[in-house]
Amino acid sequence: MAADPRALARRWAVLSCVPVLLLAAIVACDPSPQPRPADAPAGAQRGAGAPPAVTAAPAAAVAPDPAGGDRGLTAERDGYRLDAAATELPADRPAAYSFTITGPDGRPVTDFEVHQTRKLHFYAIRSDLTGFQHLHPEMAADGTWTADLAALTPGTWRLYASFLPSPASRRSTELVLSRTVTVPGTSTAVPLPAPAATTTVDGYTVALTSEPMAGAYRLTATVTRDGQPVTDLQPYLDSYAHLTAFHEGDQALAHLHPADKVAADHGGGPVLTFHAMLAEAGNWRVFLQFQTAGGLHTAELTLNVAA
Ligand SMILES: [Cu+2]
Repeated sequence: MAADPRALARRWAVLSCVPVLLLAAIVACDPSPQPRPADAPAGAQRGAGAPPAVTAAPAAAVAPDPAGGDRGLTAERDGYRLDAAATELPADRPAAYSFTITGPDGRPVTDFEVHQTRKLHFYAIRSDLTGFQHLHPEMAADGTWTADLAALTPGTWRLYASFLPSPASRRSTELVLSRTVTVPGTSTAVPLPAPAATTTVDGYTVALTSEPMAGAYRLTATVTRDGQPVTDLQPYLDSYAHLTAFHEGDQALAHLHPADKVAADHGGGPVLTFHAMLAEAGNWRVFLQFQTAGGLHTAELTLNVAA
């Protein structure tokens, strides 16, 4: 069974506090359960009529790290650092981005735990939340990773590495570190699409509903095709779907946990459930990836988290 979401949220809150406790003598962080968002009027997000947008009450706040370390916005956290020589990448053609993860001992880390079938997950997004890429770079013996990015459009991009250091690190949650790169040329910002409850990709319709839980959201996606439920989703990264979300404005990366277990005897769908740590109000661009008949599909839509 899936872990109790409240326990997960509490564990996350406790983990978020560790650096604070190490650095400060005062207790700046209270891991006790916050007021549950369920205390807010449950029907508030539905309102009158049939709103097209998916809107929800705010998740209980876990005091965010002002520097953004808990939201994947720093290059260094808890002694681990994302190092890369490149601060600029070429426009409109594939580019290789090389980097290392340096550990607390100052040396490149070569020992990673596999999570969601990979040692490291890599994401790229432009500052306007377009151009999403999700890659699995290769690591050389010396700890140098190379991510083969598809062509990037001009603008500022944020590149994220998500990983779990070796068991010796005793971490139970993945670290997300990031850096930005500039892609030269004339950049045209694409306005963020309005929040929507459904989207279509490759003939598949994905409907997303969100429900606040303590410190988190339960996101439910339903996949249909020609009005019929889809039940032949194939495992992708140890799940029937992979969900990544980026916050409008600061490009914070959400912590997302698929709640569905892959079954050996049948395909996945039509309903997929995720536990999402959407700690900030505002708009999130959500990327839901799923696989059918060997092909990968990426559905994207905007989710509004009410203040
Ligand atoms: Cu991945």
